[in-house]
Amino acid sequence: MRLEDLTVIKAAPTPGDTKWFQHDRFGMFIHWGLYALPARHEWVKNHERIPTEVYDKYFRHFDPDLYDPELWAKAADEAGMKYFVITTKHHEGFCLWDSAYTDYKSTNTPYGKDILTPMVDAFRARGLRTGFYHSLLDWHHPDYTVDACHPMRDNADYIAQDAGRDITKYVDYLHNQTEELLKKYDPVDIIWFDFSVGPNAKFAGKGKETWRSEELLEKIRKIAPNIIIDDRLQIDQDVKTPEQYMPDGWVKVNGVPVVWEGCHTFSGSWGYYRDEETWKSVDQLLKMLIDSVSMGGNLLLNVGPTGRGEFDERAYDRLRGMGQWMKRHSRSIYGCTQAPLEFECPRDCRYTYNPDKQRLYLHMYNWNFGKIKLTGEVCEHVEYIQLLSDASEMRYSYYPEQQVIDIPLPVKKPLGADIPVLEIFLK
Ligand code: JFZ
Repeated sequence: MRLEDLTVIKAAPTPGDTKWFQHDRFGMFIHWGLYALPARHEWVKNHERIPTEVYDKYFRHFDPDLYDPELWAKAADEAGMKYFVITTKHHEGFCLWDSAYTDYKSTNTPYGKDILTPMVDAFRARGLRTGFYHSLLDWHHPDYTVDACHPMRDNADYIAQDAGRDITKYVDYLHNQTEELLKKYDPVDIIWFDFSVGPNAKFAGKGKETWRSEELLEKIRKIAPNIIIDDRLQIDQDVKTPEQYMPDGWVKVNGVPVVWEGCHTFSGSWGYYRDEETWKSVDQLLKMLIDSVSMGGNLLLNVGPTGRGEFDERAYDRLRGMGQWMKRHSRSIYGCTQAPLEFECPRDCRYTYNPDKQRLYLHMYNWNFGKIKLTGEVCEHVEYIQLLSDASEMRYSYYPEQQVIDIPLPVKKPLGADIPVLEIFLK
């Protein structure tokens, strides 16, 4: 077969601009809010049914004196991340910017300053694109009614007061703040709403009718026509967002491959969780990145900064480790996607493919002893092979009658190539 006749899957087109997004592949999620102080999950208000008057102590003590977003941007940049998505507001309702529509914001805490502006400036200065995660849920707003995910869902008195709450006022607030953010920080590249609540026996859900999603989408596209919008307003837009699991193939909607981005934590929580110990290893995280790209998707990896305003050492450790690999191997990530369907991938390996450069990347999760073998269609297209980490030639033997290529491997894995990659130039 000719190279141009091979089957390279493309995601269905979307209303926004996903070209850069599908090129860049790797972003940083940041969950930061008052929940950094209890340091035991960003849902702590919900998990522990904490009333707003009690939760208020975190507002009164929020003072991240070590906050320096240039350090954050540097860490993301050096890890190889190309965009970031910050929680402008999470479910607790606390706002990181100086919003005209609320007093529940960083400027009114002991810290006294706007947090978002210097962050956006710092990441942009490093060339990263800007995304905002914005919670649809709001456990602080006085007009937000109780639902199955609300901290006060077991509190009869609080529920009784729902009669006096007007959710449409809250939704006006949501629309106003969205427009405010998009105008103030123009150009915002991604808006990541979260999430639509399903109904249960006791409470009505909140979905696209409640949020007035269609109207909100129209308002957003008017200000930022090319922005990337996620799927959690209950109307699919530009990107599907599988969370905390790895899909087993290119994500599809009604059988059609779509733009997708997996979001994952380093440990078991999005917000800073001091005593949580299920931190993933650098090796595991890199494999998540490679796996995502090998299935045509992106990876959004989350950091939960502390109440002092720092990434903790565990996060730095993972970011540095990923950066070390990315420094020499990012060519197998940026601009890459799933390999042509006709190519059989060797055991314990993953392919990614750069269709513009016509280069195939073979990631070896297991340093097979002695040799690695390519079989089938791919053999007919091999023009040159090198180890990506140091551009050292990989000699090989080609057996055209059997459609086999044998690539001898040194016994020892080359230094600096923890997950070794072969760069295969195709013809
Ligand atoms: C949501 C948030 O609740 C979470 O705190 C974090 O921000 C993550 C990125 O997004 O996670 C969800 C959202 C919805 C469901 C589960 C987790 N859900 O509907 O089951």
